[in-house]
Amino acid sequence: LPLDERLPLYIIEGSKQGLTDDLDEALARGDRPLDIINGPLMAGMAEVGRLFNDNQLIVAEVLQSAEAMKAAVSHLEPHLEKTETAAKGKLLLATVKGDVHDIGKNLVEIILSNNGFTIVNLGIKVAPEVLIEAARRERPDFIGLSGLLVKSAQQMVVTAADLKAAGIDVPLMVGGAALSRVFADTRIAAEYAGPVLYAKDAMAGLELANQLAD
Ligand code: B1M
Repeated sequence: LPLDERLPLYIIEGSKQGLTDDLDEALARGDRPLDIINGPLMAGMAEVGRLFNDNQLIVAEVLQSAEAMKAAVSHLEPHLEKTETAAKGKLLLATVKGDVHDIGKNLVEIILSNNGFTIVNLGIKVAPEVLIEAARRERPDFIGLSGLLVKSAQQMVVTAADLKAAGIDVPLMVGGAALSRVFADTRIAAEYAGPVLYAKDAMAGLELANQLAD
């Protein structure tokens, strides 16, 4: 198979055998690391989601795919473009309560930290009270919430309301597959005291973060 067809297959099949060699081959021919992630690797993940939805994959297999994706991203990470600027700001980052999906969140961390932001990554299933405590301790310039489940969108509304009740109003960046711009701008923003910014993907998140830093 040609390289462009092999790359998504690693993710779909959840296999790491030969993965790094093929990533190196893609880099060597001039593919940009972020384009490899957003192109063939994300295409593989989309197919995993489709197969899982169709009951053609079980959770254990999806977990293997997630492991392959993580291995690919960490192999590409040293090759991602970096800016050597002084700290532009601090982001407190979390996957919301009830949600374990963290590949997208961790991609946001990698891309923003490579571009001058300090990231405090609280991990997955982060309850509002944990986020509030961390916000008081870390004094972030903005807070980022990720969530992939449909119920996570609702959890973001609850989290926004809890943050507001705690007197926190730094910009809130939200992202994840179950979310839409309209939902962020209406439902989440309605419960929050500060600005709510919707990021479609990690690069959009970086652009928003840069705008905040300016
Ligand atoms: Co799950 N899962 N999963 N899963 N999983 C989805 C999300 C699902 C759509 C699959 C499907 O049915 N088609 C579905 C959700 C259905 C729904 O609610 N509508 C689903 C389900 C149902 C579940 C379980 C309930 C399955 C079960 O147990 N029966 C369970 C949930 C457990 C829980 O959370 N409580 C579950 C578990 C898992 C695994 C653990 C096996 C694994 C996650 C491993 C891990 O993350 N460590 C997993 C995976 C891998 C997926 C799919 C296949 C891929 C997700 C992914 O990593 N994508 C996913 C289907 C799909 O998305 N096609 C699916 C790659 C990643 C880079 O993209 O996270 O979207 P993404 O991030 C993007 C953007 O969204 C954005 O930037 C990134 C790209 O640049 N972004 C942000 C994300 N966060 C952001 C934050 C920002 C800015 C941008 O600022 C703060």
